[in-house]
Amino acid sequence: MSSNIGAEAQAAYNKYLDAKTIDVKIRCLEEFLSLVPKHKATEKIVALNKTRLAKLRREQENIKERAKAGKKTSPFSIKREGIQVILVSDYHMPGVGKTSILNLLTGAAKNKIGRFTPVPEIGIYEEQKIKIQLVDMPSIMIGASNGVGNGKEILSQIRSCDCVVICVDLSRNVDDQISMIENELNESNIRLNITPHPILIEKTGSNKIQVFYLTKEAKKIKDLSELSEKIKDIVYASGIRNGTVKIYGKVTLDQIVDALNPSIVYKKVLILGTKGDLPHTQESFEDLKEHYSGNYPVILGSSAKKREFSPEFGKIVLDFLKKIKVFTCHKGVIAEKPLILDSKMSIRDVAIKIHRSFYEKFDHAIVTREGTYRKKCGLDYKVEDNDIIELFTI
Ligand SMILES: Nc1nc2c(ncn2[C@@H]2O[C@H](COP(=O)(O)OP(=O)(O)OP(=O)(O)O)[C@@H](O)[C@H]2O)c(=O)[nH]1
Ligand SMILES: [Mg+2]
Repeated sequence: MSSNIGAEAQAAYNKYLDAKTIDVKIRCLEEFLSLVPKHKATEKIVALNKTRLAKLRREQENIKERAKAGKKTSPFSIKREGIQVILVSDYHMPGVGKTSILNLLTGAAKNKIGRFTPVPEIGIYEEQKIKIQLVDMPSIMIGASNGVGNGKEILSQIRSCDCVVICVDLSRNVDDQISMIENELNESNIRLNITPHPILIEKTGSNKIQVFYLTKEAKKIKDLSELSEKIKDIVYASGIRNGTVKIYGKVTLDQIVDALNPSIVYKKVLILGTKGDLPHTQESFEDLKEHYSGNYPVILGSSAKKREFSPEFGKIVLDFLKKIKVFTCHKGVIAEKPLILDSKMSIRDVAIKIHRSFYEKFDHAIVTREGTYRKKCGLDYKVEDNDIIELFTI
């Protein structure tokens, strides 16, 4: 470097050459440029280092932008509200009609019908004070379970929802559509309409794997000792050396494999036939019900074009999910919005759900049930659909 720049500027420049990060390089170059005397002999070196500085600042800006973009929440991570119901379908042109259904029920996504939906569209559907968050997911492509077409993001949302609606276009081959979706969900460890298997596997301190059959039904299984040996081998292969396997009903070895896999989730799924206004869709709908009602207890038909859709959708979903709605009451005023609970829940669950302090300071509850008198109840009292509940604390 030129000897015209002075010792201080030279030191700053040396620091710049040694700097490891963009931020430090920028600081050193700024210092250098402020120290270097500006005259003809240093003209070139100043210009050269101004260019370097500008380039470094651009790089710094890009890094900041990228960091910001990384922090942006993905459109696939959805904030839950009410009961979350996800509409899925296979990928096809034209689409199955999910966005049309979302729009029919919620008015959301009006201008998005007939165009591929690349990210989830969300609407809130309310019926009889039941709030359902409807999510219109991008359609599922073959290979979604391996990540094709944002498959990982779509399937990870499905894992956490309350209910899945498989939408099938009744004017196309229904079996192809359902088997593709079943396959991709199954590959992603999402089990459809199966109650969790009657198996409990726990690690213990004892130095062996023991299998117990704990119900009459479980004890009736043929060749119990042979089955136990197979179960022990499977459990051992999973890495568990000491543990108990408790069986509460009929089981298959596949179910033992599932019970050992913590990433398996069980989802309630219903089927919705779409485009019921097109020719031959009525026959197709009847076939659908005949062949699939064993695995899918709820199969509905619809036509977004004719604005036909079950007026009881909210109640159907609630019944299917075995949920009930109760209303809290304070000094005789009944809350507008219901509390959604799992059926068989008690006053204890209501108190905890409202606020833990209601549980900790609980004295008694007054429950008003349709067709019965008002009743004073304790924490264990089982609540029912449409109960009106007033909690009293000490
Ligand atoms: N005849 C008839 N056509 C419908 C009905 N519902 C939707 N369509 C048409 O089907 C096409 C696709 O509808 P969309 O609602 O965009 O389908 P989608 O499932 O959201 O499609 P993707 O986002 O691409 O997966 C559009 O041209 C709609 O007008 C219906 O009930 N009857
Ligand atoms: Mg769509």
